[in-house]
Amino acid sequence: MKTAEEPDKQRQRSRHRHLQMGWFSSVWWSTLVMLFFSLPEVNSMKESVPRVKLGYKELIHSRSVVPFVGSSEGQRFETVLLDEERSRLLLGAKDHIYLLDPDDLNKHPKKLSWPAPRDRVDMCILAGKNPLTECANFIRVLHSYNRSHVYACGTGAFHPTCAFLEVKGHKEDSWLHLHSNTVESGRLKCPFDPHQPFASVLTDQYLYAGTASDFLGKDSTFSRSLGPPPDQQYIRTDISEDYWINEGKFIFAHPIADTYNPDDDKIYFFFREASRDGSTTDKSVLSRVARICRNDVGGLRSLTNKWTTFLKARLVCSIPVPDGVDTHFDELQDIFLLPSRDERNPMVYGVFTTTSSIFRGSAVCVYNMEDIRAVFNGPYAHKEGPDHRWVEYEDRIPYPRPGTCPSRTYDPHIKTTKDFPDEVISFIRLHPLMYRSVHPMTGRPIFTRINTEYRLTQIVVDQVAAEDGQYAVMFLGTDMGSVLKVVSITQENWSTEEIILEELQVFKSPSAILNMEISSKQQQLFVGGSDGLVQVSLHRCHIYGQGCAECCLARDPYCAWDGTQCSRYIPASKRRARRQDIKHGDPSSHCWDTEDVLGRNVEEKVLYGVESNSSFLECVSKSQQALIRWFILKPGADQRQEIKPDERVLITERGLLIRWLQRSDAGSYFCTSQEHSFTRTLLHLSLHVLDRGQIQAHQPATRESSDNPPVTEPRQRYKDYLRRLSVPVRSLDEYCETLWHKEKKQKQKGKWKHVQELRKSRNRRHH
Ligand SMILES: *[C@@H]1O[C@H](CO)[C@@H](O)[C@H](O)[C@H]1NC(C)=O
Ligand SMILES: *[C@@H]1O[C@H](CO)[C@@H](O)[C@H](O)[C@H]1NC(C)=O
Ligand SMILES: CC(=O)N[C@H]1CO[C@H](CO)[C@@H](O)[C@@H]1O
Repeated sequence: MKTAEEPDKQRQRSRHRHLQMGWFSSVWWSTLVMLFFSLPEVNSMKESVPRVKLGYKELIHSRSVVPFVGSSEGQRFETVLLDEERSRLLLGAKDHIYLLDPDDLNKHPKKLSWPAPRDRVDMCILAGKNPLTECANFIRVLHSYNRSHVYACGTGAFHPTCAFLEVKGHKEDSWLHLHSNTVESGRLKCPFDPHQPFASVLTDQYLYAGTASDFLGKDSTFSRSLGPPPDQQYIRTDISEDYWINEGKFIFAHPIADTYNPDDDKIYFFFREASRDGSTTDKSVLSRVARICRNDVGGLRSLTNKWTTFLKARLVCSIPVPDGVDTHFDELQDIFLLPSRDERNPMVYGVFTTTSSIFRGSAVCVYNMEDIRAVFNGPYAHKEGPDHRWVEYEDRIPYPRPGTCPSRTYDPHIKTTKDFPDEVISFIRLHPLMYRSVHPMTGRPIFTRINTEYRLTQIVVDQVAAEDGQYAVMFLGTDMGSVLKVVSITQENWSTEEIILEELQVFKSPSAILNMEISSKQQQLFVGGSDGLVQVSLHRCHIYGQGCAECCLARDPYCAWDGTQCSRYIPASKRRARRQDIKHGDPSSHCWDTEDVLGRNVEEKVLYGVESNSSFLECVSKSQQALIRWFILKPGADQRQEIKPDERVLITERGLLIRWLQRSDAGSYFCTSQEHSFTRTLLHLSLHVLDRGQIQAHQPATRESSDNPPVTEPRQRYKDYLRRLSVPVRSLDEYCETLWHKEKKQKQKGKWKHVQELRKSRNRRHH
C-alpha cells in the first residue's frame, strides 16, 4: 500500500494538532493566518470592501427591495418554488404555504394553512422541544410534480408529513388546495427538525431526499421515494456510518447526465459529514460530493432496497500554502449549479465556512464536472491497518467497475443493479469513498471573507453578457441578513480579480438568509429569511452616479452609460455608444467626459473657521473602494501639496478634521478620489480662518441687554455654530444645511454678518 493516508487528510490532521497545542500555537496560528491573509491583500485592501453599501431603509425607499406583506417574525420563509413558466411562486413557511405572483409578491397573495395536528404539537412539547420554533409544521419540501400538482412536506411538529397540493386557476383566480386523502408519512422525505440542513429534488415523479430519518437525528440517509405506481419502493443508503454517511447534513441534490447514454444519468448530491479517522476519537467535519445511478433499484441478495452505485468523494476548498498548513474551509453551506452550453457540465459553485474556533472565514470555490468525474473514475479508498486509516485501494477491482450504472449497451447480462455480481455489491459496501479529493478549478477559492462579522450561507449565480464578455455575477447571502453582489473578472493573463460591487442589507434584522432563488427573466432575486421573503432587483444602475466616468468605474456588468444616464445594459439592443468597461474600469478610454469632469461635477464650498477651534471639511465618495486624498493650495503658493495626517489633522472616512485651527490653515482644499488609475476632484473648499480676538471684541458686554436684540442674536448664532462644531464628524452636512438656511433668513433681515458659511453646489452637466 502507498502513502499512509490522503495528503489532504494529513494536512488537515496536522492543522488540528496545531490547534490543540494551546496558547502558544494559537498565537502562532493566528499570526500565520494574519500573514497569509493580510500581507498579499495590503495592496488591494480597498478592493476587499464593498464598493457600494446600501442599508435596508435606502433599499426599501428606492423600491430595490420589496418585502412580501405576509412576512412575519420567526416564521422561517425557507422553502421557495419558483415556476417561471407558469409565473407563480410557492412559498413554504411555518404552518403555511403561500401562492404568489413573482411579478408582484403583494398582488393577490393566496394562503393555505397547514398546521400540525394538536396532539402532535403536544407530544413535541412533551419531548422537550420549543413550542414556537420547533413544534409546528415547517414546510421544507415544495416540488412541481406534474402540471397541476405540487408535492409538499412539512416537519409536522417533529412528525414529518407530506401531501399533494393542487394549484387551480391562473394568476389572480388561482388557488391552492391540499388533498387530505394524499397525506402520508414524511419519514425519509423531510427532516424532523426544522433547523436541520436538508436537500431534495423531484424528477420523473421520484423524490430524492437527504435527511435524518428519525426523531433524534442520528441516522442520516439519502433516499428515493414516490415514483410512478406500482414501482414505489424506497431505496436508501446503507446504515453503516463508518463507511457510508455519518451524521450527514445534506446541502443540495440534482440530476446530472454523465454521458449521452440515458442509462448513465445520475443524481449528484452534496453534504457534509463527521469524519472519524481510524482510532482517533476526535471528529472533524468534511464536505462531500456523492452520486447514485438513477436506474439503481438496489441489490438482490445483499443491499436490497439500498443503493448499489453509491460513491462519495471529498470536496476540498482551501487556500494552499506552499510547504505550509493549508487553510481549509470544510463546512459546506450551499451549492449552485451554473448551467453551461453543455448540460452535462454545469459549473459547480460552493460556499464553505471554516470550522476553526480561532477565526471566522467563508469562501466560494468553483468545481468542474470533469474533475468530479475524474475523481469517481480514479482509485477507491480502503480502510486498513490497526488504526483503520483510509489508504489507496490497489488490489483487483471487480467487474463491472463499482459505481457504474447498469446498461444493456455496456453489458447485455447486466440489465439492472439486481444483476450485479455479489463481488461488486460487497465491494461497494466497504469502498464507497474515493481516494482522491475534488479540488477547485482554480486550485483555490475564487472569493474569501476572513474575520468579517458575517458568514456566507447562500449562493446564486447569474451569467451576464456585457460589452467585453460574459461575467458570472455571484449573489451571496450571509447569516446577517445581507447580500453581497460579487463579480469575478479574469484578465488576459488569467489572473482573476473579485470585486464586491454591492453589499445590500435586505432584511431589517440581522438574521440568517435561509434561501435564495434567482429569476434572470425578471432580473429579480427572491430571498427568504426567518422573518420574511423579499424581492431584490439584480441591479440599481442609477445609484452609481450621474456621469459616464462613475458608471464606468462601477464595473457592474448589468450597467452601462447610455449617453444620458447609467442604465441597464442589454446586449441585444441596437443602441450605440453604450459605454462600459468591466475588465478594467477605465473611464479615460471609454468616456468623453473624463477631462471635463474636473470642472463640472466638482462641489465648491466656502467655510469659515475660528482660530484654535476645530473644523471639519466633509467629503464622502459614493464608492467605498475609492482612495480619498486631500491637497491644499496655500495663499501665494503656486503648487498644491498633499495633506499628511498628524495629531492635529485627521483624515476620516467622512472628511478632514482639523483639531485646532491655525491661521496658516487658511487656503484652498481639494478632496480627490482615486479608483484604479483614475483620479477626480470631488470637492474644492476655501477655508478662511477668523481671529478669535476679533470675534470676542464684537460680543456685547452683557447678555441681558434685551433692548439691544440686533447684537444679541448674532452672538447666540455664533454659539450655536460653535456647539455644532464641537460635535464634529457625523452629519456635518446637516448643520451646514441648517446654518445656511438660518443665514439666508438673517440676510433677509440684514442683521447677521459675522460668521458665514456658504455652500454652493455646482452640478452643471453637459452631455
Ligand atoms: C398529477 O398528479 C396527481 C397526483 O398523483 C394526479 O392526481 C393527477 O391526475 C396528475 N395530473 C396530471 C395532469 O397528470
Ligand atoms: C495580470 O495583469 C494584471 C493587470 O491587468 C496585473 O495587475 C497582474 O499583476 C498580472 N498578473 C500576472 C501574473 O502577470
Ligand atoms: C471644539 C472647540 O474647541 N470649541 C471651542 C471653540 O471656542 C470656544 C470659545 O473659546 C470654546 O468655548 C469652545 O469650546
